[in-house]
Amino acid sequence: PFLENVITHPLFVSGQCTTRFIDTSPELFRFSARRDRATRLLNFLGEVIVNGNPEMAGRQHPNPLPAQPRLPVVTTPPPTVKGSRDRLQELGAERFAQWMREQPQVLITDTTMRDAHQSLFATRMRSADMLAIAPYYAKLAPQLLSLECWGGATFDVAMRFLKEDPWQRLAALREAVPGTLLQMLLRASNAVGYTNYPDNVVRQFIQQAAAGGVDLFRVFDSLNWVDNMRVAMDAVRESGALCEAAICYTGDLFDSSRPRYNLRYYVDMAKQLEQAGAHIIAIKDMAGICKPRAVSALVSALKQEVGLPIHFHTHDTSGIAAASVLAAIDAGVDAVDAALDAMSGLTSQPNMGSIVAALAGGPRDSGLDPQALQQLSDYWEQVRRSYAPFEADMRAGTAAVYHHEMPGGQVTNLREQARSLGLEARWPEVAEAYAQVNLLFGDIVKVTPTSKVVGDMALFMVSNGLTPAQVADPQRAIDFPDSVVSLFKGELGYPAHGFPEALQRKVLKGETALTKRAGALLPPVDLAAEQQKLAASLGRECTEQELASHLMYPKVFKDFATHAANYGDVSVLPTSAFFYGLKEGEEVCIELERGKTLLLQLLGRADTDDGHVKLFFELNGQARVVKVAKAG
Ligand code: 3PY
Ligand code: ZN
Repeated sequence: PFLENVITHPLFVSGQCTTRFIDTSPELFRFSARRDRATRLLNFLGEVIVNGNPEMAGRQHPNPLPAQPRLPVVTTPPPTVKGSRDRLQELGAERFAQWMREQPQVLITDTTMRDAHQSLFATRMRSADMLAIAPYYAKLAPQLLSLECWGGATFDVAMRFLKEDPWQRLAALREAVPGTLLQMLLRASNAVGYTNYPDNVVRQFIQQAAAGGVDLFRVFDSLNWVDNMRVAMDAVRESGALCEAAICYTGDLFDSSRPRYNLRYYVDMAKQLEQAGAHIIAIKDMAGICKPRAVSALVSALKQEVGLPIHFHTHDTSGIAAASVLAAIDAGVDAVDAALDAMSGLTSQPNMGSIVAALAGGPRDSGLDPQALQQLSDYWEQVRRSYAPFEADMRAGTAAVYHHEMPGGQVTNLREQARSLGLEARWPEVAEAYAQVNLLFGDIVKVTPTSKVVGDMALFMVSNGLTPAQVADPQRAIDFPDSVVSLFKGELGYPAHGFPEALQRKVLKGETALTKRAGALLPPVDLAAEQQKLAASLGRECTEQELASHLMYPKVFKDFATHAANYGDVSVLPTSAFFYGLKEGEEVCIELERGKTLLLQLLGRADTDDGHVKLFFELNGQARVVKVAKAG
């Protein structure tokens, strides 16, 4: 900042400074906090402009670069409906759930800010794009049941790749849409991570999430093991939030060759969840394989045998998921998930505008205004263009999903992993191996984190040219991936029918498997001591939210905290500038906080002899120069 003050000082700029310039200009030593923030952001932008955002390595920039998305113009007053959050606050969780069952409309959750971008472009959507539109949700779609906007992979990706604080995103959304429920996806004892955490870590996380703005927690276990869900469900209930417990759908209700996952299995599980204190039951069809006939039978049975509202979640990977949504609605489901049109289809959720249109005027009309939804979708369509480099090259729905059963959120990720191993062209083999691994593992539920284990093993088989018979052969030594060993040790829990014993023996190589829930065996973390240690390593006080981030992802959080200390809060940058930098002459507006805006223009650049690039900016009318070392 000192150097900045010197080179932008009027005397220096005009070339009139003398040797006494520094001694006689005390203002050179005044660095305002705002200026410091601006300097750090300029340093970040300088890096992106000269060396590229590391996230973009190996990806094509969109050409032309997308323009800043235009926001809706709202000319009509907001409809006078009671927002779902206002209703929850008035009724409390139990009576809210009862209201869901009693009212005739179908209630709709918008997944655009979580599952849709997780499934379409590897969870890369930045907070800035969500926060710009968030207040319009309150004006245009107050009838929505909830906005799914947090959890799943968003937590990890926000810090790891987007260099943003997920808690800050949650708080800002909470403020922008005060009347609508905010919903998160919680992996029960795996919270928002890929491993079982000690029970008190899971509890601490949920307390912070509820206090931070989450009103509805969708809790699932990646093996449908209810015992693994109880700690999380109890903590959600204690927080006063809605506890939506999920049954993960797998297999095919009407395939008699796979009788394990039959109607009884799901109804029994839902009853256990009801007993465990669920307010709502979700049918979580994470792969999008619950066919219309199956969901119809499932919803009817659940409505008859369980006294709770039912919420259906699916993915459109097959291309016909809307048929399942409509079948579920006909069978009496209380709520469904959908994504706004421009963010729907393929591995994402089915299309909200079209579902709303299909129901319009009928007995289960959603009450949502099609034109208002269109305005929101028009915004998302523009936003989506900025993320084109992260989209999978998938053009159409495919019935192959009924065979491999990959979750929508995993398809893009596994394709990406395959690409990094040079297996991109062999994708059909990876998909086939995925199906084979499922059967080798005893036909299990595949959803984060078990889906990742199955994916790891599928890639391992394809890269090593292994057949299922060779994997199963007790005579053939195999060095299984760590995640597979952990699964067979029971570290993620157990499926109802256990793991195939012979393969388990082979994978564990004499090690013993856990006989109890991993969370119960893991010693509790001394939270106060851990918070102190974290503060010492950060060299400053830290919040309970930061403690939670650290407990979930110690390394990712540390790197994020270092990035934030160096560059400040980069979430305020427009998305195009964050990923693609600025072109010469380009101007952007950066809102540091409400009412404090920076107007920034890149005027030019010059290479230096010592391997650096000098960037010349104009920042709120003042010249600023940033010198960046060229990488590599
Ligand atoms: C997640 O846990 O991230 C999921 O989306 C599971 O479907
Ligand atoms: Zn999903």
